[in-house]
Amino acid sequence: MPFAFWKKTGDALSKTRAYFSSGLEALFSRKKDIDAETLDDLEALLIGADLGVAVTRRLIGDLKTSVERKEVSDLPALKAKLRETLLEILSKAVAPSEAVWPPVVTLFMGVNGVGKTTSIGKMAWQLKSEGKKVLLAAADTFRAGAARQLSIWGERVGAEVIRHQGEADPSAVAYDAVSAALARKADHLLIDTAGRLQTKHNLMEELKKMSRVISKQIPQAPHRKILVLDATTGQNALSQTEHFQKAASLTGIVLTKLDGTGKGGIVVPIVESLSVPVLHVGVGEGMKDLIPFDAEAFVSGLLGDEAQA
Ligand SMILES: Nc1nc2c(ncn2[C@@H]2O[C@H](COP(=O)(O)OP(=O)(O)OP(=O)(O)O)[C@@H](O)[C@H]2O)c(=O)[nH]1
Ligand SMILES: [Mg+2]
Repeated sequence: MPFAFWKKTGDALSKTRAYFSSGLEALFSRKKDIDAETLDDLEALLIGADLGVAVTRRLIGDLKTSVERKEVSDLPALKAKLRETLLEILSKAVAPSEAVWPPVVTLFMGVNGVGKTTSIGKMAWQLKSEGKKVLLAAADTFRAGAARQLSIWGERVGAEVIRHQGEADPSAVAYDAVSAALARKADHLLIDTAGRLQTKHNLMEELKKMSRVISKQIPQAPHRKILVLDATTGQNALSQTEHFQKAASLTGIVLTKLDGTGKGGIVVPIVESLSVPVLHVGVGEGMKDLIPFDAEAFVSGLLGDEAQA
């Protein structure tokens, strides 16, 4: 993992780190060894960083055993134990690695305002800089201005945008976009969809319809179904993942706005309870601010350890 990724992940986690690792240091500034009170305070700290109740209980349970066995007695040992358990959890879910014949079709979904369109723009830029031919589809036909927002990204990164005029059916846009991607021999087609609440049944059904329509032209497509989550939403991100997972069998998550939260720990319960891998994290609003998720860099950032090359 190049140094830049470590640095960006570390920078993006600065708020989480300020909360979490400073909290850890504070626990040990009063006393040197670990007792029941330390573990209670640590439990509150973990919950506060959005690691969720189930993961926190497991971590605290493991630590209690290690303390009783005298394997863990000071801050460095406690951090090492936390690191080990967090990495174990985060390595559980892995991205699909099977080869896909181009065009690779990726459907982006998520609730309103989480950063779907921006993440598509960033991903298109990344793929373009790897020399790929990229097409974008404006299948958010709900919000006025959505297609325009995607077109601006298209111009910025040099990717053609397939859009319909006026009130269009998202599935029709998706269908045309797949035809265009095949005709132009594109490597990637990234499809933007409208923000939708996970509890709105008909909108979730619309996502299924889009998938069916896309698969009429390319049987395995959409090859990637990405849920975009906003790291600042906290525990509701879990409910979102659960509902979208049911509707679309997700292949991965893009977690945005990690730069704007002190609660970056939400990654952990998502992977732990739903086994959906976090593939990328958004660390700002610019086109270079989407970076591949790296569990080691993430855990180091969380625990406040030095970035490593
Ligand atoms: N700081 C920060 N801002 C982000 C990030 N990703 C997206 N944003 C901002 O979040 C806002 C919403 O982003 P959009 O991409 O429009 O979100 P969306 O999910 O497409 O929204 P709808 O289409 O309305 O559902 C914009 O102001 C983005 O610049 C990120 O990683 N960090
Ligand atoms: Mg959008």
